[in-house]
Amino acid sequence: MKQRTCVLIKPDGIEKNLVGTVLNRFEKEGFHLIGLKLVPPSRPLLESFYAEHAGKPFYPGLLEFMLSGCFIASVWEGEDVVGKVRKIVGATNSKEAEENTLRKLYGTDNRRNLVHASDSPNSSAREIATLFNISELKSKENDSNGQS
Ligand code: FUP
Repeated sequence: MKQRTCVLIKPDGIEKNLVGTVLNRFEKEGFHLIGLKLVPPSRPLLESFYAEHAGKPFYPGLLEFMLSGCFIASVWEGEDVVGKVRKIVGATNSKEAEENTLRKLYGTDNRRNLVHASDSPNSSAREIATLFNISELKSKENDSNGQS
């Protein structure tokens, strides 16, 4: 099924100059990039994005880390892209992630884990709406070539 997913490259990914490496991994898979921007740290925005984790023990540390620098927000489209991207990203804790996943290759632990990827089509719709205006996403209407 054609889906969209929201991928963040977290502050550690920017610090390590890995933005191109991460984007390239998804482009090589044949997924289509339909939204991309550098987002400056904002507490209200991150509180909204991570609302489901409010109250969990790791929540303050998660917010503190995400507020430590800019992050990249991206939207990808493709067949079954939600699950496929989660596989490429790997388990939450970089130390336990599967070989060749982005988190295993470039992450540090379960906080500094390089990337976020939506866990379901519902989450991706919510996350995309939190971070992007419709006018910022590639579509037939928004593309002057008339291609999507
Ligand atoms: P994931 O879906 O793999 O990104 O992981 P979760 O939704 O469970 O957690 C969201 C983020 O919270 C993780 F990416 C990093 C942070 N986190 C911690 O800092 N410590 C934990 O024990 C679990 C998650």
